[in-house]
Amino acid sequence: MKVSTKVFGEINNQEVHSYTLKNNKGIEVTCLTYGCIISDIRMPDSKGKTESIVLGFDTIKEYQDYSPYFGAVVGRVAGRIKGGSFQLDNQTYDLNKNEGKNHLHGGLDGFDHKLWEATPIEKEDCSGVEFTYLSKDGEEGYPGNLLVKVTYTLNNNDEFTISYEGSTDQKTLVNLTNHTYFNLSGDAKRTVLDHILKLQSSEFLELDNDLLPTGEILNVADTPFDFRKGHNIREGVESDNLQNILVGRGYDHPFLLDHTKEQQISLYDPLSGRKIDIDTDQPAVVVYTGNQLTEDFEIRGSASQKYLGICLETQGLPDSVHHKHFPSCELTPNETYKAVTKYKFSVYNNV
Ligand code: G6D
Repeated sequence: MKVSTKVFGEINNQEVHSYTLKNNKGIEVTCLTYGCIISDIRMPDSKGKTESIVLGFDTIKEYQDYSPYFGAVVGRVAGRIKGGSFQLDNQTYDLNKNEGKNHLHGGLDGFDHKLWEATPIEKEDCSGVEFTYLSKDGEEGYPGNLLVKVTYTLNNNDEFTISYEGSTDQKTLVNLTNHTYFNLSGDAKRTVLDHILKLQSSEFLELDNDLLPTGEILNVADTPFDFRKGHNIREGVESDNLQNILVGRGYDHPFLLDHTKEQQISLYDPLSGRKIDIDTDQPAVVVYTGNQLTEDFEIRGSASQKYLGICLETQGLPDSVHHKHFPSCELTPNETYKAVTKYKFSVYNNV
């Protein structure tokens, strides 16, 4: 399977390249060397009409001016780190604080802003791109030289897989994710409020007013956070549950995945018939329903608005360095950080 590439734009006089993966069912994924951004995913609907199912732009300037992490790999550490500092082996590390007094999504110039090396992958049964980046010791305040590899592959079974690998020469923190905003309506013609989300998760993290985990793990039962049987996003937007209100009416929460035999994560749009099934080896998924999307820009002709996309950020638990009962995101020199998330695209004729 072939990979096509072209110059997408320039940043600091350096070219940004795009890579497009296509399979034989009409699925197309385009990604950039800037932030490993997934700038587009195109797939047919139940009537065979191929449209974009993610929020993205066609120019670098729009990403720089407007993008709230659209499609980007986020790191060194996804999510918030309280106070923008942490201790490892009695050594205190101070990070760049890019959200008030806290550190968010890898800081001022996180992995989403970096230019990655890219190598296309063309195999019989799949095509892809391998991105690499060396995050130097002290970058954004993190310890250790961290070599990161992110691999995107698409096959003819309509499966798109993201694999992450990291190795360090000093103990550090690593928690990577992809921040794609999905909108299965096609070319963002509707919000995601009537998308059906199904999650095999019986617990989620309580957030405080700064959207940091309090450390409390709450049960989803009898709340709008119970997606085990699937329900629309609108339920959490219209709910009077304080956790839904706190995040700007909707969801912005880490859900602990139960890792049962059931399909872990599914997103379905009844009107278009498009569906994504997601499987991951990560302990959690942050569900963010675009509550903070502003209305001051357009996305390929669609006016930006709240709830125009939903992020399903598979990852470790946010701020785990300050919560010892959360799975750790520490990485030592004799370990390799590994994470895999697979997205399976399908279409249902909802006759
Ligand atoms: C807001 O709280 C949300 C984050 O979860 C999201 O990743 C970001 O916007 C883009 O800060």
